[in-house]
Amino acid sequence: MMDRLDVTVEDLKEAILENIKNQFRKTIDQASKEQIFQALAFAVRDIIIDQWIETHKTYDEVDPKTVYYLSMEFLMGRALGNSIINMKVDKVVKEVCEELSIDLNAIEDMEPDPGLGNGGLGRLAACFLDSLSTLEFPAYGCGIRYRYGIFEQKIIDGYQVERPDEWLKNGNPFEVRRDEYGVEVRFFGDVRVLKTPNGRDKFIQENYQSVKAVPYDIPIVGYDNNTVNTLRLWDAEALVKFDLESFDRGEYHKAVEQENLAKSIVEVLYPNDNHYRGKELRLKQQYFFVSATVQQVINKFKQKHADIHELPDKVAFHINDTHPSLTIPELMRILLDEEELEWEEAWDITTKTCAYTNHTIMSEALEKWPIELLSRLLPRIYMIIEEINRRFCLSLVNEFHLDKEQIDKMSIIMNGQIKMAFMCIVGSHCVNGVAVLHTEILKKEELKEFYNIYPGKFNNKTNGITQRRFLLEANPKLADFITDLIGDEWITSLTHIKKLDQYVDDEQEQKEFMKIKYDNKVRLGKYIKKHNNIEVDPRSIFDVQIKRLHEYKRQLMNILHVMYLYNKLLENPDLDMIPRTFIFGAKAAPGYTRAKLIIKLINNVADRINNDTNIKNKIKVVFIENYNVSNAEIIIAAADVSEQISTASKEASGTGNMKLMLNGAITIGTMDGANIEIVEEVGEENCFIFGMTSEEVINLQHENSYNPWDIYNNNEDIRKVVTQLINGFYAPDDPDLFREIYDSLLDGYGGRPDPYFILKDFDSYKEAHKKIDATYANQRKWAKMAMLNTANSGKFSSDRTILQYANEIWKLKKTEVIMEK
Ligand code: 26W
Repeated sequence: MMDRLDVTVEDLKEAILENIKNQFRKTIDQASKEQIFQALAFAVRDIIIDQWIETHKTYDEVDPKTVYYLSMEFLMGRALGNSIINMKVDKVVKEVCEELSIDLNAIEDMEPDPGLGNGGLGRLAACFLDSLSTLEFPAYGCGIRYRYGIFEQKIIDGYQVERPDEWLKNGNPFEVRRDEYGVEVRFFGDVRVLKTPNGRDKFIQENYQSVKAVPYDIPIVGYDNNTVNTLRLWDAEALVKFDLESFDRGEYHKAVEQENLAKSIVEVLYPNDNHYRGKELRLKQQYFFVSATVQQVINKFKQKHADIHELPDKVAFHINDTHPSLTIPELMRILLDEEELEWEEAWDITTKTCAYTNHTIMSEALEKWPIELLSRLLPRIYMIIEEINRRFCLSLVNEFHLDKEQIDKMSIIMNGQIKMAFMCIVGSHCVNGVAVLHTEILKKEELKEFYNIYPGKFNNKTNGITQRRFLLEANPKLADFITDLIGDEWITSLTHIKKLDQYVDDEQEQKEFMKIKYDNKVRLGKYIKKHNNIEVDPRSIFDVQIKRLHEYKRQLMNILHVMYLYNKLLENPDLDMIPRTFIFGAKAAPGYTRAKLIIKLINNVADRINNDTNIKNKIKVVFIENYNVSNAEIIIAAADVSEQISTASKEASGTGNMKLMLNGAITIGTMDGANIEIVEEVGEENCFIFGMTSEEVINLQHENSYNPWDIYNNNEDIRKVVTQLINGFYAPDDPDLFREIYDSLLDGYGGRPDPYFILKDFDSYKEAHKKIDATYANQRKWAKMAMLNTANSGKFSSDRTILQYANEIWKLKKTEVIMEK
């Protein structure tokens, strides 16, 4: 059998056997699963390499404009299965595995899940890279090669326990170290100002410490084309090697210092999501990968171009949230101090090259670095930020005629702090939000002062997801079903999936659709049995909430509702309801005590309910340990109900909502983030919408009139559930265990009521769940709704999103790669 790329079964088989022999001195029957994984991964990498080389040869010849997507996080998920699918060698690989009696799924499970990200922002970056390659846009992802990614979550006695994620323990077959592109990055020291004969100041950083940044490249394979772009992750090394020579020269101390600095910078991903902490090491990480990227891009540009003013024609830097915001002053530093441009021309180039995406309006997520810290760590960069701010404030007076109070609100530097989002807005030509509502809130509320002076800079780019990983790979049965009915264009052009519309009333196809969902539920059921030792019934409704644990996402409201249902069942075990399996997956930031207590609550509720034989298995509660991209793929394919229940206005977009919709799960959700656009596409009648609108939430916040006690006093069901938090019902040995959660609902925020309005939305949430139950009872109706969700998910492909970024922000051109035979 031959496939694209002329990869034959024989060739691949031989490559695998050779790899096993040469690397492990074994035959295939002697090799472990891990060794077979390594052998297969290297064989696949060998297939990728030729296209990778050809892609960069093409870029070298065509010299197209290229985007550098700078991000502290890339939540890639496993590479092997995805590369096989995107290279379209899946049939060949399957055949080889059959011939060699290899269980491909078991081998794929040997690959560690590279978790170099926290949640939505990191996974979005990964989806974007997939789309950039598939759409043949020249692109690099630029980030950090963390030794340890997001912690591995263990649940012990119901509590989250964090373990280090040693993803590089057995090496990474997909990375290539590129020593030749190493650059030096400098920290600390002082800046000496020299007057040159032509009157220009020259700035010299002295007494600094430095590290060497060395890139590791990872291939990003486009779907069914020859494009292989690069994810470039920077590692840090000591510049002065710790050797005898330096020891002799008395540089012992310096060598050790450099080793330590280098090692610490790339050690670990910060596990905070939506919560800023002003840690020095994090600022080092940020400057480290930003400076390495910008330096290397300028070096490359100068090899081909004599005039640095042309930089914006060839390079776009994209700043993924404020974490890489130092791109702006670092580019200014190079243009001023090394290229010796005047401020105005340097600023013109910088603003034309940089664009910024905002991913959150949670005020505790906004980065504000203390002047003391930033100026000590990066003295020259701080001088540049000061000058950026001085000129910006001057323009507020002269151009925009603002008064002192208004300027104080907008100043990048204020009260000893540097506001990174403000610097990004001032230093970029383009600022975008990630869903329509989010962008409107930025323009009208959070950033309105900036929108007033720069209305043209602001725009929306609604997030998207890649259907290749989250349908084609994660749900092969549904993918085949769709392709059989409407062809395979949806794989590269998701709007085609709309053609499913014509089958949503067809009883036969409805049955087939539900059968596939059932099979996927069986698959997830096995995973749950293996990992949680809980039996779940695939005929029950699989109700799924998977996302980072955060109060604004309201996992607490979900579990309170489960507690309420359980109370109803205790009163009447014969209660007419369709059995429900409530599935949670969530990591909490290790320092976020309340979030961790909510995990403990979910697990205690699960324990009690799952072991109560009185309720006849009508409810099961499952907390999936260590939620990550790999188990997400299994959960998403099996979900009937998608919980998207954030307090309206708080979730910038959400992307899990899109993945679940694509797989035929029906949303129970608030009018928040991209849920609004989902409702617009599929129709409100095909979702279960509840709760306050963002307007109502914002008004209630302003009025400051929310009183949860009124609800508590007047609503018996709620009172009962809330009281169970403190009467030992779910913690007999320690009745006060959940008191902190109880307080948070009623008046726990320093005497202020719950800012997430859980009790306020509870009743309408409960009603929405009742509708779910009634609708599921009518299987044909449910099937139709679920199919309509899949059919109307076309807008939410990251291909659409990336096309908008490429056309409207980065101005990229498709650059086709043609393989020479
Ligand atoms: C500095 C600490 C910190 C760390 C991560 C602050 C903020 C973040 C991220 C911006 C949080 C995040 O992942 N935001 C999510 O971004 C997704 C992609 O745009 C959105 O879909 C989610 O709604 C948003 O919460």
